[in-house]
Amino acid sequence: MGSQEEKIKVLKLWVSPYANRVLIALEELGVEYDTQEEDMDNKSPDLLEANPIYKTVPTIIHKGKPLPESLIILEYIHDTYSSFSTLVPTDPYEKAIARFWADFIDNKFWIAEYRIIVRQGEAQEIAKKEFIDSLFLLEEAIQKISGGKPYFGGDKFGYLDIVLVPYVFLWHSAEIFGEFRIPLESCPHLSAWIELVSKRESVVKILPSAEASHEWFTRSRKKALSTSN
Ligand SMILES: N[C@@H](CCC(=O)N[C@@H](CS)C(=O)NCC(=O)O)C(=O)O
Repeated sequence: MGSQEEKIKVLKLWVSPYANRVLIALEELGVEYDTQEEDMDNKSPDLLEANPIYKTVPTIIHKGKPLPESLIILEYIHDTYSSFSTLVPTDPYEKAIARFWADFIDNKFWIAEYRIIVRQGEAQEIAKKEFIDSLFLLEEAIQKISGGKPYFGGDKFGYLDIVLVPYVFLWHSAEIFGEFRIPLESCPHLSAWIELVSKRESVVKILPSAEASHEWFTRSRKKALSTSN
């Protein structure tokens, strides 16, 4: 849809869960987009100019205007293309609750998962505990806010599903580096959700394989551990 210059351009990194959630959202809405792969060691002038404050991916450029931050981009995409379908809940309270859990997913859940991947020793043990505590909170959350339906938002795959799903695809690495097993047997709602979302067309298309991501995070882990010593 739209003319070429109206297409959203996503400055991205293939393994970035933040960037991949934006691509999943665009796929879900059937919106055409362009991508530009970034080299994190040599960021493009486009990225530096479009996101001079954080210099992070994803950053989008739409109709010549830049926008950083994946959660903000998701809302922008929703607001721009909501005539196609809605991603974000429309009820003000449900929307506020979805934002609350998105913040939790990024700032508690993912931070713990990431620390399992790039830390060792006591710091990693603390991260494992925080991760499992957060997992159980998410299990309660999905049960409560989905109203017993398959997705966070109910019957439809939407905002919180898109926010969380890229992180789930990195659990394989967290388990290997953390030398532990994620206790999914104690999370029946999340388990059923994972089963469903991992077959979703947009998810299968956008998310890299666990093996490819693991290779990337093996290098990140080496780099992080060598600089922390
Ligand atoms: N809060 C940001 C986080 C984005 C972020 O940290 N992206 C990473 C890649 S996964 C990045 O660009 N890091 C910059 C760097 O490595 O220099 C968002 O949601 O978009």
